[in-house]
Amino acid sequence: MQRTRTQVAIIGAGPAGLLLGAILADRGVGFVVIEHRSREHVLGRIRAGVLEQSSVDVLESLGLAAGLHAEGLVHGGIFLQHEGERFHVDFEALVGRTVTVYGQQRVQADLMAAHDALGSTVLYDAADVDPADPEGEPVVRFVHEGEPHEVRADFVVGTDGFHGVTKTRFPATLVRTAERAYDAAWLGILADVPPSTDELIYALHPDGFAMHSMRSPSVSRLYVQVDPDERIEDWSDDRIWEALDTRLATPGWTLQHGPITEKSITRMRSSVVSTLAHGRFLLAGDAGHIVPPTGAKGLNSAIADVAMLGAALAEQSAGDDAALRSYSDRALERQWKVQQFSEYMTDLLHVPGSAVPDDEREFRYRSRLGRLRYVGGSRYAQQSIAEQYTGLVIR
Ligand code: RFL
Ligand code: PHB
Repeated sequence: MQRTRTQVAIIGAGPAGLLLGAILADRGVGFVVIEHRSREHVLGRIRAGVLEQSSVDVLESLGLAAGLHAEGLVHGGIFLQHEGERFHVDFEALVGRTVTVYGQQRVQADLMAAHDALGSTVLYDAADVDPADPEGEPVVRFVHEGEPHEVRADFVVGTDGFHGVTKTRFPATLVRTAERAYDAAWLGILADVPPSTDELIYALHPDGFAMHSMRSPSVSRLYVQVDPDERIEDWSDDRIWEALDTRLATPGWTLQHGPITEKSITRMRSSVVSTLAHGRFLLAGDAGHIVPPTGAKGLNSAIADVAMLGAALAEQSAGDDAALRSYSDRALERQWKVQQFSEYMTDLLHVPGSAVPDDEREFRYRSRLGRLRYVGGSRYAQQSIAEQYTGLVIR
């Protein structure tokens, strides 16, 4: 049995866990990171693509922004589209801010490289990860390279994602979950073809939502709305391109096709736990809340949480626990603003699922169209979208 002691035991080495480690290292607070999957698996996950200005600022303040400044694509706005009419929401003109397109895989790789350089303890392939005793002296037990380990810590932080183990250790009587399931899912592809647009396109079409994003000047990322029980096997490459051509069509514009290198379907859900703190256990990122991807907020919320939590843990270690005591309330207050924006963008751009009766489908589609046309003609509405899309302040 290996026994160690540290200030903060972090469970999960996704972007939230590794960024928290980087913040703690910067502030001189000891930590270990315990991850149950392999390093290659964690690095291989293709997920989010857009960093808010606020997230870029956090990475920059830690000296972690060299990669994103070299290769990230700075976007000054997005395009919204309905029935072939496309309009630009100009973030720079409306709120003086931008976003950066830089894949989550790149953020993950940069964070891994930073921890390699620091010589941090990040243990991958940990089995049977078992955090215990939130109200007493926290301990995390697990098996690593065949040997049982026991890490005692002042605090345990669950950055272990939506299906993580840490929140299951909160008493059921204490934690309530607020949730909404959507009758839509996203079929996403990566394709080896230069993007056909210089900024992201979000489109509402009678057949369903579609969007055009990107990863680099030579790789496109595209999505179409499908029913949640749809099977990826039923979507040939030709069928996917046909759906994208139809839903993204505008006069005088052509979508370039190319080889599809990855395709998958992700269901959409909103979910928030009622507290991110219990005793000496804390939650951050997807472990505490998830959003549908339409507002590009999942990764950005994880970054905002750990920016707040890292600072609070550092202050606690220096003798002032006020920020740590208020962490859950502050993070959830910000998160609920992000939740309503993600829900707004999702409702704005998706058609009702096939189970909805025809007359109601028609009403809901027409109403969304009205909302999009209102946004298209209103500087006030666009300014609000710009403010939220580029990121609320983190404090
Ligand atoms: P992560 O990235 O899920 O990392 C959690 C880590 O914890 C590990 N883990 C454990 N480790 C030890 N013991 C256990 N018992 C453990 N249980 C889990 C996991 O292996 C993992 O390494 O959460 P984090 O760090 O909070 O980061 C959040 C973001 O990853 C997430 O919000 C976004 O990627 C959400 N998301 C998307 N967001 C967007 O803004 N745009 C997107 O296009 C987008 N696509 C996605 C997504 C999330 C997806 N998931 C989770 C299903 C696509 C997918 C498929
Ligand atoms: C992506 O590039 O994967 C992406 C971009 C914006 C979103 C969701 C996903 O809202």
